[in-house]
Amino acid sequence: MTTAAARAFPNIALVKYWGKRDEDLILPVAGSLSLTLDAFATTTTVTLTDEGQDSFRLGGDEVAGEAAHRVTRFLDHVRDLAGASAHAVVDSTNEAPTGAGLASSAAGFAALALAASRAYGLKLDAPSLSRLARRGSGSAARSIIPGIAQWHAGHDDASSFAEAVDAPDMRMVIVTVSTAQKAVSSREAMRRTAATSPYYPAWISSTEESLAQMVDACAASDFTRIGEITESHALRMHALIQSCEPPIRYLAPQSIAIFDAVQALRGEGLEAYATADAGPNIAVIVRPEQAEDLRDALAEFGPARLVGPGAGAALLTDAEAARAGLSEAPA
Ligand code: 2P0
Repeated sequence: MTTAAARAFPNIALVKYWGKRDEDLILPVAGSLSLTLDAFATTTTVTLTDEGQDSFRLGGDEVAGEAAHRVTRFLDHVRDLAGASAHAVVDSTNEAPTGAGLASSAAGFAALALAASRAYGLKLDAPSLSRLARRGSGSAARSIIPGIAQWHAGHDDASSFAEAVDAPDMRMVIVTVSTAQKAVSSREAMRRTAATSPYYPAWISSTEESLAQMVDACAASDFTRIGEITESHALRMHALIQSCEPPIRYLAPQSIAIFDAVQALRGEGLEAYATADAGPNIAVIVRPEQAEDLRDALAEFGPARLVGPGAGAALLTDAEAARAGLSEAPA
């Protein structure tokens, strides 16, 4: 097969990944756990070509520079695995609204890992796909997996991958506070954290503890405990990031206002817990039966979108790829 299309969704971590022990292999300093979403998909087609170089289109526009280099380095890795040398045309679309801060490298590299591995003739099982996606972007390891995914930190390439974890059903409300591009990328901010934060060793050891507690809470179907760990771990990550030199602060005043509002809602019987990634937008977990009330309660802070647990990375038929608007859908 010389062409393949795949779709994957972003994920939001409840126990965060922040820091690498190996930059080349993208091995994290600690494990993490996330919810793969059912919205904001990335759809990607990979077609092998006789051209002398790879090319990468996003939303129909040719991409150059560092983003294109990252795709080429990733394809080099797939070619190594497959023992192949042909270049590829990569055509990708995001369902996340442009500039909404929701288009994610996790969905992008998860979809690319599946489409590229198939186009180059590899049939990888889920752990192997997760390992491959991790080489593009750490959090992509988790977007291979549906629903709740635990990424095992591991100690080498073989042992660092994500797998599914049983957990109670939940929903998430995502409140968009700002659509501006972040000033410091996650990758760069992780480097700065490792190099300069006095709290980094405590972060590493406490994240493994939080993860163990979170896995227990998921097994016990204890939503309250899952929520408590989610919110405190998010605030710890932001405290860590703020402790860099020079400091980095991703949360905006409006983000803090939402953390406060969520706490107040809990006092009124609407049980929800907030988290935030490397940006000002806030994701709030809630039980399914209170999800719409939560969305309505948070709408005053910005566009509030209700999402649920989504599928793992999946291959698409030709017709599905064409519907996603890919200009190079397989014929
Ligand atoms: C996470 N984030 O667990 C954390 C929380 C952002 C904040 O994973 O360098 O884009 O490509 O491995 O995966 C963002 O980091 O970083 C991230 P790389 P990635 O979701």
